[in-house]
Amino acid sequence: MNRRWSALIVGGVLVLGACGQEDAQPAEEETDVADHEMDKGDHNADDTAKEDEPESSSVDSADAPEAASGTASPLIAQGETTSFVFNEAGEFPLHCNPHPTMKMTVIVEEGASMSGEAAVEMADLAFSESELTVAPGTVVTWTNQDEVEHNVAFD
Ligand SMILES: [Cu+2]
Repeated sequence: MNRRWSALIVGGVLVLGACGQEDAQPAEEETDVADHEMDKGDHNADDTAKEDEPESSSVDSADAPEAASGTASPLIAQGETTSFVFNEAGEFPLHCNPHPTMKMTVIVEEGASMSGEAAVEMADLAFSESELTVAPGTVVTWTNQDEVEHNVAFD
């Protein structure tokens, strides 16, 4: 009797152990794979963020929407910026939606001396330039210095 019980118990333990191992190992592998994939994703995200940080202005430039009649930026608060890229030659009159007296015109001309990036301040309810002439492809960035919100809206 004792031997049989022992044999049954040992056999049962072996079967349980075998089943447990078979079940556990694939599960662990799947978990490991998932973890590695998640790690890779995290590392990639970190690397991208680190690479982008030093040249955040050019990243903003790349993200800047193209200036076009009828297009408007969101309202920006004090200290915030908004950018547009001017790819087409021509005149781009614009205003601020909450303050229609705030007006300026961006003139895009082939061969203009200002190219690449240009900056305009919004201060004391006015644009710092009434006219700004830039070469095609220039990204113009507006910075709001006022306590009230402004935006850039193309006529
Ligand atoms: Cu305004």
